[in-house]
Amino acid sequence: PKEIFLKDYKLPDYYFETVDLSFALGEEKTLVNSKITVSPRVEGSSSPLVLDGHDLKLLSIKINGNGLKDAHYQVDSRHLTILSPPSGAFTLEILTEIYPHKNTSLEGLYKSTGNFCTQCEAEGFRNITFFQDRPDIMAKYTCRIEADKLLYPVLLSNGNLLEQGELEGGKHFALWEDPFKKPCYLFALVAGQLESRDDTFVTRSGRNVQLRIWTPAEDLSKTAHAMYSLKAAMKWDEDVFGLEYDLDLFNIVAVPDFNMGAMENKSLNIFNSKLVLASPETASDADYDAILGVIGHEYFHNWTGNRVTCRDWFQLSLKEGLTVFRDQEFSSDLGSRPVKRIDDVSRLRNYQFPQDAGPMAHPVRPHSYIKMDNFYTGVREGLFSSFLGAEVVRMYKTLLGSEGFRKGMDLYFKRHDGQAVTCEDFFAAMRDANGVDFANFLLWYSQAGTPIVKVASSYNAEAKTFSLKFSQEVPPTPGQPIKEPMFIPVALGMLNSSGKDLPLTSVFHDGMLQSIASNGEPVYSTVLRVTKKEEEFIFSDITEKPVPSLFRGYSAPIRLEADLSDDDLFFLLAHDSDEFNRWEAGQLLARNLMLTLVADFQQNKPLVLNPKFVQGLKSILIDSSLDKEFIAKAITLPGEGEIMDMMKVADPDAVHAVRSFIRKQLASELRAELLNTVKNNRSSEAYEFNHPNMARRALKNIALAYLASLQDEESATLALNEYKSATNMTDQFAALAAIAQNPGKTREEVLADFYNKWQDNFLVVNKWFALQARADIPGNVENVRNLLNHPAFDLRNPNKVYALIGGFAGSPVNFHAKDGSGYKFLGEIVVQLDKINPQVASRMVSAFSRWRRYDETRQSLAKAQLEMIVSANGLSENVFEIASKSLA
Ligand code: BAL
Ligand code: ZN
Repeated sequence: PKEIFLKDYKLPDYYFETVDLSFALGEEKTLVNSKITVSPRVEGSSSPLVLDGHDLKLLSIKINGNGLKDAHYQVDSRHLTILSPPSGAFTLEILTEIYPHKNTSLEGLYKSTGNFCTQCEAEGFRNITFFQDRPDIMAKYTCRIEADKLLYPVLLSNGNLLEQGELEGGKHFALWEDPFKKPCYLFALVAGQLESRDDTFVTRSGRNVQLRIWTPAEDLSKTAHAMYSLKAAMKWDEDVFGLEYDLDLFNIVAVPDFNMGAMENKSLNIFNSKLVLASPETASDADYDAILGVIGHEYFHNWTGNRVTCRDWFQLSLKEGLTVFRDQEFSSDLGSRPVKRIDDVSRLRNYQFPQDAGPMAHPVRPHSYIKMDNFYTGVREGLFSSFLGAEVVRMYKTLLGSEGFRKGMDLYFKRHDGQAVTCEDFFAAMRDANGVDFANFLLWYSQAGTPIVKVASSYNAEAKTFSLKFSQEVPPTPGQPIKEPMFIPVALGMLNSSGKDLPLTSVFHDGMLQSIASNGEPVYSTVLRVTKKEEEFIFSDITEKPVPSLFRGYSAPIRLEADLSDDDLFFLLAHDSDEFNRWEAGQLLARNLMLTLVADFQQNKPLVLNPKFVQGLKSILIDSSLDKEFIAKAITLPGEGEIMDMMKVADPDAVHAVRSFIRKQLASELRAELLNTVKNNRSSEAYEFNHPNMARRALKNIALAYLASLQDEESATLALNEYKSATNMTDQFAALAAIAQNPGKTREEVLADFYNKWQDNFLVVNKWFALQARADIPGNVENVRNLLNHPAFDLRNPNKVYALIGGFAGSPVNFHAKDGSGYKFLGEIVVQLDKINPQVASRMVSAFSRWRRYDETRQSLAKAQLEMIVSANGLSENVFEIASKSLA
């Protein structure tokens, strides 16, 4: 397989001005005619025109209306080369034949439960027709679709519907025109038996936009929340960024078979059904939240991605990082900002940081790739996005403030609307709009690895100064042994002895005393710019020894090692005005505690829980002034993956034993409070999607999960009653999960009952698969193997694979079973799956990528599976890239 390098980027030799596509959709084959107006970049040049095309059957080529003779082109399984095109502009017409019903990779044009749909990002358009499949080829498209009218009554593509009509033989057609230039990865086509929920949105300049969400008729009732989310997103983008929708129609289609979470095709977003369909009975609060965020995300791409797109795929974060940031802000504004931040940072720690410390580590803008699909950081099973890229965008905002950031965004659109640009262009817009010197900020795009920032503090009571000494180090990553210091924004405050923020007036830095007051008034939180390997900041007028609250709101994606004592952390947990840092202090305490107990466990010492920790969590649990969802987050222990990540040699058994011990111990000591929490947070009211209700459910359900870990009669009865009396999926599934923690008859009965209830709803059945897949009950490998043969399971459906196989690969205990049975299971599945769907297979194989973190026995077992995979016949580039880099 060929590696592609950023440094090799060259402007295309030819541009495409217009693209007229015509599809004749059929059961056995589909004909695709593409008529392109081509112009050379340099007038008079007639270098060969190389088009991408993957396993296409070429039927004919015409240039300026004349058939091209065999001697004038070459075609193989990857390319079509026109050897000597005319000099000057010309039209190119290509007819190909494709077979969507056989397309199990779900890239290009394929069938999902009888309907046709497309997925072209990143490089799927080349599976449809020969094309310069690269994002800097932006053209205006028309698309004519012809199909059987009974089988495919609805025919959709990008833009506006120009014409539709009947044809002979029971067929009909539709002609669509997209007035905006776009790269081919934003092309979309849908044809099938679908119905729509319709609504309208009037933009702030008075444009009436038709909104349609398409699904099979039986699912239409589950699209109300998606429509609510779309309208909220359209309004939010106008209010916050001044960005208005630019066409008269916006379509969303939900399909059950989709590799990603969703896709932002111009005016025709295609979604994985699980991110559209929701009803209180079938979807949990987490699903409702995800739908809001992803509907927003894809809508926001209309400006950040579609109107301004990427020059090449190395710039992916230009649109993904920015759009993830925008969807995070949207969800924060509509829900709880601290809770959203906690969720986002947890995700970063659990998925992104481990990747950045492993063989697949790469900068926000990678230097090279074999298969671009592998560089969409896959999280939330099937939603591909750039979470570190979003942190980089967030740092611009932290440094520039809301107004400065908005100025930068305005300039970015003013300069680049209709263009395919780079991360430097975004940087330059932020810099120029604000007239600031960002020094080495661009290193965030080019250096891989999570910076480690150490902070040492000291107080001088006589001088009333408080010093913070920062030192930073970016660990070596593959291909990057030596790193430069990064530009790190540090948002901070200081707590006095009664837990209040101290006023900050000035700071001595770089030989200068700088005022940090605002209009002469002291501030209570400020942002330092740490740019050197070692650097000191001395605050003046600090009247008492403070406890510093560092990196408020997690102002930079770093690992912090500060000289804070446990007492300082307990103090921050109790008092910090920054809620994120309150949570963070609790997590740091829990991490330290867990690592100490892991060492005890490994040395066969008895495990004892620090009573101060129990007391600290208790005071949070019973504090009625706190947001309930914040409490739920604050009493949740760090995940096992996060703790393993901090160990020299990851020990899944020890970490699991310790986490279970602490959970059980907390449940036992806080039993009365937890019982009260369950009792006081029940509600008989109808389900509502709003923060207070969701927070109440979150808190009740975490308390229930703690109690179930006690494995006693009373808790078992309580969980069973909660299961039976639940009136929504959030509560029902939480009770099921609580029960399913403990092996035994009740577990089996309730799992069977749940399946019987929901067997006709594939999205709910996936929850049931995922719950069993990630269970830590002993010997679960065999259960999961059996579930592969369950009638509801299908290896061709990505959601089912993400639920069952992905769920299993994320379970620390059984995937890492010491006898290698978990590794063997995954290895076999990856090889099988790769033949069906390489994108999904490569996401599964990633679970092996950190095999070197484990003990020697596990290392050799996992390595053997990777070697087996790499040597498999006909392996895809997707899986090859991950498996071979993991072995390197
Ligand atoms: N562009 C791929 C799907 C998404 O992240 O929006
Ligand atoms: Zn995106």
